[in-house]
Amino acid sequence: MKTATVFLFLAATIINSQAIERCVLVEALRNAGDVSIKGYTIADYVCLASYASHYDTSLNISATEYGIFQINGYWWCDDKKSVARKNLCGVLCTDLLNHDLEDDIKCAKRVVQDPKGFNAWIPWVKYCKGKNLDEFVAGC
Ligand SMILES: [Ca+2]
Repeated sequence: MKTATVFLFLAATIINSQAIERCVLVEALRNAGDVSIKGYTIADYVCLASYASHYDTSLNISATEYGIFQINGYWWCDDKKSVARKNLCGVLCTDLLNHDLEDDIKCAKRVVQDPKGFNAWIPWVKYCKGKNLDEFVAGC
């Protein structure tokens, strides 16, 4: 019983903190100009962030995927190590690991402009594609 109570408390805390971060992201996306490239919506970005990073702006999986949207360092930003880095977003990868979401959103929009759109992100394909994503912007 005691363990269950602690678990519920932790679960509630995690869900609560995600909710705060989620609306911060929604607000940043609303302030980032038109994100409706190819008919995608703010909810697509938020769903991606939810499943790719759990809204963790500092996440750097395998030192190759950066930030809240898990943007790939080989193609999109300058990671200072890839031999043939492309840096198509014209940004330092480390700048995709801070709390300033403006450059992250700008870079994500650049990724979406490519032919694959959001299909570039496996978590989006797996968990967001074709789903009702209203819950990701609800209450914000
Ligand atoms: Ca940033």
